[in-house]
Amino acid sequence: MQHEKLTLHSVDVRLVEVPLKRSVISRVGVFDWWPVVLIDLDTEQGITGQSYLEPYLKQSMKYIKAVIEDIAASRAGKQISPLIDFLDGRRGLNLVGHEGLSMIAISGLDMAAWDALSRSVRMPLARFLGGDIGPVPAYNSNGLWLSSADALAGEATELVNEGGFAALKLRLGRDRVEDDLRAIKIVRAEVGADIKLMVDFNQGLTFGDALHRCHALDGEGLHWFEEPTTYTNLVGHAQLARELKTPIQIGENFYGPRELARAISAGAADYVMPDLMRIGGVSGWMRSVPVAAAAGIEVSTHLYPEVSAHLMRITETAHWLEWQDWVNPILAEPFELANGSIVIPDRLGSGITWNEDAVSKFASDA
Ligand code: SMN
Ligand code: MG
Repeated sequence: MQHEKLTLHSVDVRLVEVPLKRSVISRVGVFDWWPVVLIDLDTEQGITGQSYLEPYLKQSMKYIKAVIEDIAASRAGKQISPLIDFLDGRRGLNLVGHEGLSMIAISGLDMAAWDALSRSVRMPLARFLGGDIGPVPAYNSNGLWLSSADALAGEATELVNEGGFAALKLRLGRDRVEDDLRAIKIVRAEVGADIKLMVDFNQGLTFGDALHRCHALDGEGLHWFEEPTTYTNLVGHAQLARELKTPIQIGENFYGPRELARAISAGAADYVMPDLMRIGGVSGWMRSVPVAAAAGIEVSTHLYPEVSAHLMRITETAHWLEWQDWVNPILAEPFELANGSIVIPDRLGSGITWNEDAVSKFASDA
């Protein structure tokens, strides 16, 4: 081992906006550019850990940056112990609440800390965590947005071919159920019966509409219904989970292990998909997903395909990795895909390094 321990020196936080190949058109918003917060965590031992956050809203980035810098200043000179730092960080939010930008900042620092630690022992993150690197089955989430149903024709085949995918995600929640149904039929006709189709409503329906719509689409052989209604409505999602044969998927809005536990005990989820930015980074993931595994619930990922891929290798009930290539333009060596799986590269840490030219080019004025 190179170092007995790592201590935090400082952080460098940069803000970028990356152009999207296909515009994101969903019930959470329309995006042509994708805001990304880049974190370089420098240690006193000379090792740097890297991570990024995708906070959706450009305007939020400067606040997240300020919180990350504040927390890092309070930890300067201290040993990096992410599992403990996560608990301390969350305790620090007891008075103001665990949801929102502060937890997002904690998550970003946590991912950079795990990257630094695994680099310091010269291992890929998955191996450092006691697992191994290898392929992780993924679905392609890069397209099939809420465009007109006709505009979807052709896109599904393109998406399958981007990595030999066996599963795709389609966004739903159009004004009329007939238009959602049409979108499903068009995609299904194009890709055939063997490709799994998950659908995401992005919380776009009122509970009553969700009841109608999910029942109306329940016979379409969909792989899951994701977030039909507001993420806080556990009672409503539990009713949907009881009544429908299509599994209910929620979890990208869980801010920590206890929220995941609460959703599972409410019966609100047949599947869960924590998002590293909200669940608490690598530490939050490690403290959350055993709860799902113990309940026999399969776990998928949300965004952050690189770090998530490492974590899926140690997740007992690993299900699907969500593949997006939106951050690829600013990565020096984007992860590759083969046979519908993401391939974890044999590199140190999480395997993320910046393409500095692209980072300068896409610097945000936020
Ligand atoms: C999503 C992610 C990012 C932008 C829009 C929608 C979605 C998902 O909730 O699960 O991919
Ligand atoms: Mg979603």
